[in-house]
Amino acid sequence: MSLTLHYHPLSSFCWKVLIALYENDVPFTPNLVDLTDPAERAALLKLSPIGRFPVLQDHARNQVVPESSVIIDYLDRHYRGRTRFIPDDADSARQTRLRDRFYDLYVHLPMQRIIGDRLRPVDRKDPHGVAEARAQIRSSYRIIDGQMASGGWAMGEEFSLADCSAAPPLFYANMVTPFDDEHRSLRAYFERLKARPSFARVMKEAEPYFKLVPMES
Ligand SMILES: N[C@@H](CCC(=O)N[C@@H](CS)C(=O)NCC(=O)O)C(=O)O
Repeated sequence: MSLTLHYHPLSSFCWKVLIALYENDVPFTPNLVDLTDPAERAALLKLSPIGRFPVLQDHARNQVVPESSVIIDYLDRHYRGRTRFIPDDADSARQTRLRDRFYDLYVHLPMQRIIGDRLRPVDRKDPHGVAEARAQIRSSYRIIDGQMASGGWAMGEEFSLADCSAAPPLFYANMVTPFDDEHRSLRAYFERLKARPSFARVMKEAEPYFKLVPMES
């Protein structure tokens, strides 16, 4: 098989890429990386010096592709299927990439900060950083609620890169900073995401690992 995805089934940035792969039934070999295992960490670092997953390896094209958004862009070019992730039209492509940045920077990273803090030793917690992250997530929820008022997907009628970016951090963010009741459009959008077969499959496959997610601060 041409593609190997180096990943972990609980990693939200890996979910983003898994959604894209499942959308188009792209065949790939999953390689679950245990970063606590020095040999597996070293192997990942050899592929990508930042040492984070996801990393996609394309053996047929002799390419190593890190970074979830870049991987999805790569799949859209070289393993194209019925779901197009980035539109051909330049302005629509820019808007889609902007929405992808919004979800990564203003939902995903603050969510990671809150969950990361739960894994810190008790004497190394960062309550101020966590409060800032929560405030950012709440402000992002308000923005998303407005964006999604007319229903549909993040960029309108077509499922895109922006939806791959939205689903994983909304799942985890809702666990650590629950959606407000009045954010009806955000809630409805998240329900549509959960019902999308690609994301439903990702969540189902992650279920056996959920016990590893730190539920308390
Ligand atoms: N900007 C990267 C972020 C990747 C990332 O943060 N991955 C996390 C898992 S969700 C990771 O590898 N964490 C392991 C570590 O930091 O040691 C992307 O979009 O792929």
